Amino acid sequence: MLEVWPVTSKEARARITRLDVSAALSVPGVVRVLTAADVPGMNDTGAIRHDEPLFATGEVNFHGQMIAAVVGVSYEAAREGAKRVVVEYEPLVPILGIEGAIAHSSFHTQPHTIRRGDSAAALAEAKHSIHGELHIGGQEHFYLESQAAWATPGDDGDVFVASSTQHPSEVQAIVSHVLHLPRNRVVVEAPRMGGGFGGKETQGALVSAVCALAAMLEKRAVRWQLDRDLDMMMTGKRHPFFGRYRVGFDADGLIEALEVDLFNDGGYALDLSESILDRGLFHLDNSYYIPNVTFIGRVCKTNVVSHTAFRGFGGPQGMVVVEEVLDRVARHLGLLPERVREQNLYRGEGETVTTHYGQLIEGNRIGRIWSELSTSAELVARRESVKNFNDKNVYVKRGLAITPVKFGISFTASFLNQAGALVLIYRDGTVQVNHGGTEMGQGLYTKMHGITMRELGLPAEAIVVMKTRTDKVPNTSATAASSGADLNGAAVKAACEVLRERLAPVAAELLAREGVAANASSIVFENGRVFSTSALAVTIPFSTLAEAAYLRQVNMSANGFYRTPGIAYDKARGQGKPFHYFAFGAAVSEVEVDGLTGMKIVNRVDILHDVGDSLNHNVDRGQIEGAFVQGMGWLTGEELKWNSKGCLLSHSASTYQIPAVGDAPAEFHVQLLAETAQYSVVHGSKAVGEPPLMLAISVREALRDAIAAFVPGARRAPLASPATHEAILNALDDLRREAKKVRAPE
Ligand code: MTE
Ligand code: QUE
Ligand code: MOS
Repeated sequence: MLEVWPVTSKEARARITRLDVSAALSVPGVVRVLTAADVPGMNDTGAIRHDEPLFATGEVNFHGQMIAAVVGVSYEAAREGAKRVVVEYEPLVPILGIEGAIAHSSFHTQPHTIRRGDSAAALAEAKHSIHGELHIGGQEHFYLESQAAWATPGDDGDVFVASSTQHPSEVQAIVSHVLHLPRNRVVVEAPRMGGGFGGKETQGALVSAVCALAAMLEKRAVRWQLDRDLDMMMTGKRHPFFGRYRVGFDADGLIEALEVDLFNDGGYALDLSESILDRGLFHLDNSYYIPNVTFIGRVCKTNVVSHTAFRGFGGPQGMVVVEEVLDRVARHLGLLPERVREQNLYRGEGETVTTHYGQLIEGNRIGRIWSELSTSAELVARRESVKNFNDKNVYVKRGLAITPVKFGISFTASFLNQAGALVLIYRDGTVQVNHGGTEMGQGLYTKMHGITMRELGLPAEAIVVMKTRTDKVPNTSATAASSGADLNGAAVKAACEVLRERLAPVAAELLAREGVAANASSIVFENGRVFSTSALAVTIPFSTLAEAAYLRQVNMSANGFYRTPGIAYDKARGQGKPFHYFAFGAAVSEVEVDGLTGMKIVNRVDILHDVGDSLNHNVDRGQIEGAFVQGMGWLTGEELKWNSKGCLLSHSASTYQIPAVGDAPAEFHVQLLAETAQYSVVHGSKAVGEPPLMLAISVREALRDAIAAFVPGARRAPLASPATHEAILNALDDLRREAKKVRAPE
């Protein structure tokens, strides 16, 4: 296979005044240098708005943007060639940071507003009100397998692409645009990924498109896997957010009004930033009933890489804002944060369990989770022991916090909530399952395997889940929004139901030969055999049934399709039912902070999480533990740094610190909520991929609790996000300085 190395922009914003690739072509082993001039179709990889040039022309808009790609017989040759490509720029002043974008009125979108009640009047009337603002840092996905693809020309002018993508249908669409081919000439296969976390929803398109283009032009197979530094510089991350809030509340900490202006940093192109901001606005309530709200959101346009989906999709950032608000309310009143949080939870019926966008929270489990977890985590007793510890220790303090999660399940762009499957039964009774979802370590294939086992009554070894391909199931949605198992599982189930219906009459006929009078509707598929409920002792192997069905000319493949019923959101009115249902959970975290160094450890975490009737306990437990630690990394350790010229400084494992096993909670108790079948989801299950990430907000709030313990009586405890050791030390400095100021007049 030929290999690729890119030529990337060394400026955040500039006009390209000269591009000369000739020197690269004389490097031994260099085969070709691709630029925009080589693109037969559209020079674009943008997912929604076509604002992402595959190869920059005229202007570059972020440091790391691709201008050309060198194709060689080895990646060393291609890399050597890339060094020889001459690019000259006329630099322009870049727009950097959310506040920079606001100052320049640089936005990708119009504001999106969600309102309930009259927040201005309620704020004016409230006994107490406070306001503030916070920045929330982004996050690098750091999937262990970096972005990768390979492509090969097929017969008759078509192309095959294997892509490390969560969204094979979109890679297919983009390759078809770039090559100017209809979609039926592009086949994309998505083998299991070494992690995606949202970073391969749209960002896989670039490497796939380059491989496909080079393969078609050179009539040879081409592969490209980004090295870690290139991956971190060239592909989008979790969005940094900025929120300004005003909150009104009574003497008990009951919130009466909340206004939030929410901004995210979309980077140079739109990508999914609008839907990500929407999800931020939808989750500004987290699990709390707030009678009067005005939430306004807008996507900023800046000269950094275009930010993208990351586990939680803006929901986590929205929740961090409201959890900060609740902590401020509690400390302002001198109340325990857990009491103030509990008071404000969605409870009761009607209005008080209806979200700000007008969706009734059916099956609200947050109250039950809160009380069961408070008991199992011994919250009250541990609040006492934390206080005792802090009374005795001067340099080290402990902090404790409980935070809830309510996360809406469904793509908020309602049309995306659909999935297809294709199930094949062979004459020997073995089965292949195809569906539109991709495997990235979240256990989707295991779950689809399990659903097929249950639906066809077969042992695991009779079933193979195939690699996801666009020629098996068309027009798929990204495996995203935590709904991969819900949507594809329902489609697989539907296909199996069709097959069972076709096989049952054959089974009845075979059983009749054994002397069992059975009608088709009494046939049961179980343990690799079929039998009638009218005579349990007489059973026929599934393989015998398959062979008999074949001989009777029965169609042994079926497709299944599912669309989520009853969801719709009217963005202009800011009202509707965007979510099929909500996933719930809560976490109690206890941390220890060293006041001299700002260093911290997480001593103990207790989680109670609602996955409905789990499709697979071990997979779901793994998702909860993994999401929690990934969320902790985002909130407490991982820090993206750009310099003043818009160049990402933290672009490798030596400068960007993801959590290691030693950072995981020393004591980690994860419980799945019992007896919680979810109505109208496949096998009573609930989505699990993203929601538990937000349980990690309890670590941020526990750190704040520990920080506050260093300065008794402090009426606020500011803390930057991420709460790195440095940020904790800064927070302690701020608090101590403030405390001195207050005491000064005495
Ligand atoms: N778990 C692992 N191990 N690796 C991943 O890349 N992605 C997460 C989550 N869990 C991810 C993961 C994200 S962002 C989503 S949306 C869901 O898995 C997607 O899969 P699902 O819908 O099948 O749960
Ligand atoms: C959660 C998600 C996604 C989402 C909305 C969510 C997501 C995604 C899109 C999206 C939106 C508009 C489009 C499109 C995709 O919305 O992953 O192609 O036109 O891709 O609430 O995870
Ligand atoms: Mo997940 S961020 O919806 O891929």
